Amino acid sequence: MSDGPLYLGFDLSTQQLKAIVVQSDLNVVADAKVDFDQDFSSKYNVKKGVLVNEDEGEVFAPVAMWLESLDLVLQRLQEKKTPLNRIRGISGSCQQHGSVYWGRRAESLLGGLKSDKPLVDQLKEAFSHPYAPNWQDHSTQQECDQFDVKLGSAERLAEVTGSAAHHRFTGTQIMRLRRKLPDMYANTSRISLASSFLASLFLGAVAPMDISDVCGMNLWDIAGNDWSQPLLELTAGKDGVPDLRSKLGEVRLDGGGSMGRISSYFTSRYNFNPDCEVAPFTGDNPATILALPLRPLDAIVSLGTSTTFLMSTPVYKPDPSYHFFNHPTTPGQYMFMLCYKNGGLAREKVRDALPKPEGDGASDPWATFNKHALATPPLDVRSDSDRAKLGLYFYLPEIVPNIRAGTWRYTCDAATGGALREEPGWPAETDARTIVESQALSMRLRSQKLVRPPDGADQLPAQPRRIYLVGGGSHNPAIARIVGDVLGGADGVYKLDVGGNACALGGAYKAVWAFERAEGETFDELIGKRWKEEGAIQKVDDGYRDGVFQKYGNVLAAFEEMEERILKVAKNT
Ligand code: XUL
Repeated sequence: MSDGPLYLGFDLSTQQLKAIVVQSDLNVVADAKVDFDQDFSSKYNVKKGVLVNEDEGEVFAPVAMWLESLDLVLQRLQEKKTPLNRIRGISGSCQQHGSVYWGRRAESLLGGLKSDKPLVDQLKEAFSHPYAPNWQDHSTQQECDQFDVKLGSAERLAEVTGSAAHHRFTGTQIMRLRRKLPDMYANTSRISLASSFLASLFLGAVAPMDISDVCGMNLWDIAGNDWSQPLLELTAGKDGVPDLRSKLGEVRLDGGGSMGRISSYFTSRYNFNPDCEVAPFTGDNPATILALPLRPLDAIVSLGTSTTFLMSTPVYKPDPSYHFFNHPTTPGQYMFMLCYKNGGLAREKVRDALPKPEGDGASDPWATFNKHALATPPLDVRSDSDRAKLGLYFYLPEIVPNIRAGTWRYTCDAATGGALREEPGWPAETDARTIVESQALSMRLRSQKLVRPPDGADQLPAQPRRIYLVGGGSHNPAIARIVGDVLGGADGVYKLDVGGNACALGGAYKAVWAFERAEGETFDELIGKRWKEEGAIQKVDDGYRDGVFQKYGNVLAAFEEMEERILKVAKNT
């Protein structure tokens, strides 16, 4: 370990709270985690980190559990002899859209924390609502319908706020809670996102929201750089706008710098240095693009429980089916995001419909799936007369597009994409390739307006430059190959090998940049100089393959048409 300053990054995700400590040269020196189910399921009854009220589609987490987790994770860092007194700055990454409701006593309780009792005991009275709605919540269809029409159309809402209305977006959640729990809403002094909530604990005062994470609310006017007056009116009623503005507070426009010194609770209880400062925390997806110096035209495909596709881009071309956020560190840049609910779990369903692997491959649950996925040719077209196979595999109601749960199988002419028709079915073995193709085709369809031929490779079709895979599915070679076949990647497909820590690392790197940046130095400039490719990434596929890439291009319009036809009969309501 060097003797220079250290930086602490958090990741408050749905199922865990992770902490990671890095040096100025970005080397990791310590980490610790709390797993909500393992550490707290008997106390808080959570499953996969959340509580569910199926009748109303509510998914939420106990705020007290998060408080206990923060003390526990810091205790675990201490047990590992982490020199917390050398930490100069803290930042973090938190699940997006989740909101925390502070009561009237919040500021005084936060400001008066004593080190002899845990946070959970001292902040009991700090909240007007004991739960934080989670991004998987889908209780807000009624509110979404109103958001989508308030500015004229879903397209216009996406233009202004970066996204059409989504169940999980915080504006719709606030509007519903105000309707359902009017007293709670009236007693709320401030509303935090999960990211500003965690930062608040360290600051000992309610922290402002972050300029990137605020775009996950359907309330922030991105071009106007302010709350949208008509959307605040919709959420809070005409007379309630000033009150809602004060609940939401000012948004911090700078993703770096210091929001203030660490609260004495942490200096006394965990021996943090009183000079340690707190930088803005951001959402987990914005933090993922900070886990490496991502260049424009590079894409990250995060293959977790859900699947996300992320790009950093100077181009702002919003559309109701995807999301734009302000870039977490670089004004004038944006983050483009697609977020699918049917990711890893959907692939597992297809896998589990196949015979269990036996013999040599028995230890790899994906062996049979991968064998079939790789043995099946692109779109299962084996001869010129074969039709291309396309499917949708939504075991959960999907976000992109907004289709109810179900599976659909179609074919079309492989050369033209014409003559699309639904099929009764095909062998389960074929589904292994088709589901991965389907997930990648959806990403290609929606990102095609943002890509261009990579610099110096004008002869190539428009596509991402590099594709970085992260998350559980990134270890699967068949998935890497098919993602490369469909999406291309002129410079290849890489696995970002950071052991599931991309968001926490992004948070820690953000802290390094926040406190060490020179005047005007961007995140990419600073991190680009210090980041070492070796050990962090590994090339797992060549990416673009001439001839194969075009086969998928031929059926892209048919894929879109298939979605449109299914939307007509199976839209989520
Ligand atoms: C993004 C989203 C999820 C959560 C996961 O819009 O809802 O990716 O951020 O924590």
